[in-house]
Amino acid sequence: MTASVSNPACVRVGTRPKVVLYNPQAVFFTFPLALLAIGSELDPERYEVVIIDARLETDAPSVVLSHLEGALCVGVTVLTGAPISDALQVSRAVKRARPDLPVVWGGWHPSMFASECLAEPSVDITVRGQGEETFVEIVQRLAEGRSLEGCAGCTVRLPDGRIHENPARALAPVDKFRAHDYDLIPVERYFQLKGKRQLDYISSQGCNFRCAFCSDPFVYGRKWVGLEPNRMALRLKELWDRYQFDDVNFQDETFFTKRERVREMAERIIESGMKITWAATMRADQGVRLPDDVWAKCKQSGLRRLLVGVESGSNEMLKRIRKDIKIEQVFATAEKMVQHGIAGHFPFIVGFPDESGASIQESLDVAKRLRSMSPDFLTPIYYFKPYPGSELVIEAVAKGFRLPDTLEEWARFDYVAGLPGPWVTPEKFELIERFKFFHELAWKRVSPGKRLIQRLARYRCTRDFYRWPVEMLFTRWLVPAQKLS
Ligand code: B12
Ligand code: SF4
Repeated sequence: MTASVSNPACVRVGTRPKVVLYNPQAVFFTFPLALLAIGSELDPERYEVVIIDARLETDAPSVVLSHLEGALCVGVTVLTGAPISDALQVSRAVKRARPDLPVVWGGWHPSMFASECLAEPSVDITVRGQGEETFVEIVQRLAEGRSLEGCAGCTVRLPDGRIHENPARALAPVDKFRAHDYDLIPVERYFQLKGKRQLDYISSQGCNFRCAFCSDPFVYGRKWVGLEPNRMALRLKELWDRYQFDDVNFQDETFFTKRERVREMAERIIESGMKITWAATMRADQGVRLPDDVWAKCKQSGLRRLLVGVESGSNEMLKRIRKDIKIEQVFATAEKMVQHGIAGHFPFIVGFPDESGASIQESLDVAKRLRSMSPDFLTPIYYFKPYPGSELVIEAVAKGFRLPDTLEEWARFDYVAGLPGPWVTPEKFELIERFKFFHELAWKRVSPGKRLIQRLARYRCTRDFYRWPVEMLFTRWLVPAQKLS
């Protein structure tokens, strides 16, 4: 058996073959960490890695096409939803220009739909889960003109058109990998576009938990691997010396999985003399268990904001979605944050399949209580969308919910357009939208000119009175709501 992808002609003596990596359009300017991870793992002596980020280019497909000469393959990172349409556009353009050049898709969507993505003729290989080792092996085999038979972690289309899924690859400890080479991307451009000198950094992969609405348990099999803290702090210091950032945004799913790791990292940051702040994710149960001295060290080392997923204000719903936390733990963690002067994002999800009005109301009430604890606490409310690969979706599909079939449909399956799933009635949707508007206004820091309208918003929230929302309609008319995240 041979996979249809082999490209030895590109390997030229004396020149390094190129590996072209593409990050599709998105709204925020988070660094393309997935591409940094797989690109940094390729031996720079052997390959020239080119990262193209559609968010930085006016005509990204042309930039990709201009790099195809001498390329071994094109790798694309693909999230579910809108990024798929850009990924398709670029992959098709590559195939038109160089039908022989393998196109590799990796990231969250291909990890869940490895074979389905290969129904698209412009995609030759998909990678499941952690990508570093799999991608190195793919590139090496392509460079040597070898087949991808037995290359763990990837799925390929065979010459006869059949799709062949190689076995899964075990999750490797991230310490084994080379440090991410931030020189592969124009760091200063990201700072400019973000409007702040904020470095994105990933210090772990996966998650041990089992939330029924999340695809992580499916993609990483409830495993977690994290960088050794001393190495991480040293690396951050090197990056700080080079890029002089003010803030680090840790993009980990659950940064506080190992509290001793966090303690050591905080101590090393303090000793290093870096003048930075940082933000990360924390589960409410982890916050409760975190010893006071670690809270204090985190604050001292610059911790400025935590993202603590609440998901629901109802303990019954939290049990159903297997979040494995209690509302009381959310408040206990929030108290600690107030005590240590740490800001918070506490996201909620409403409209789970068959969620009752009373359960949604419990979420709105908990959001109100949290916001009133600190003007630095935000409580964004999202509508449940059936994320592929999660338990709740399996349940919903069993009850007749239909997931998209094609990549084009998945591209339109936009999680962030602000619309609810079929489980939220139009009346509930209207109530929640109004609540979100007034609640946001009621507790945030406002200029003296907006104090009156803020008082009105507080009045509405304390009485749950959201009828005739003229203030909301006027504001929305002035500033239309953002469509994508
Ligand atoms: C940064 C981020 C974003 C950024 C993306 C920036 C960008 N680069 O374009 C922004 C803010 C735009 C974003 C948006 C959203 N995101 Co987001 N995001 C993240 C986050 C926090 C970090 C991603 C990251 O850089 N990870 C670090 C890298 C190293 O890990 P990785 O991406 O998994 O990559 C590894 C493998 O997947 C693989 N790999 C990845 N790409 C490729 C490519 C190739 C060629 C190969 C071989 C391998 C490979 O190798 C990498 C190294 O091992 C993740 C959570 C997480 N920690 O991963 C969520 C996450 C990816 N997002 C998620 C969600 C739900 C969303 C939103 C719906 C959020 C929302 N409600 O607004 C939207 C949806 C996107 C859309 N439709 O527009 C989900 C998964 C969604 C999905 N099924 O695709 C995640 C997993 C969070 C979660 N647990 O729910 N997100
Ligand atoms: S929601 Fe967070 S804690 Fe739960 S499984 Fe997903 S990543 Fe882990």
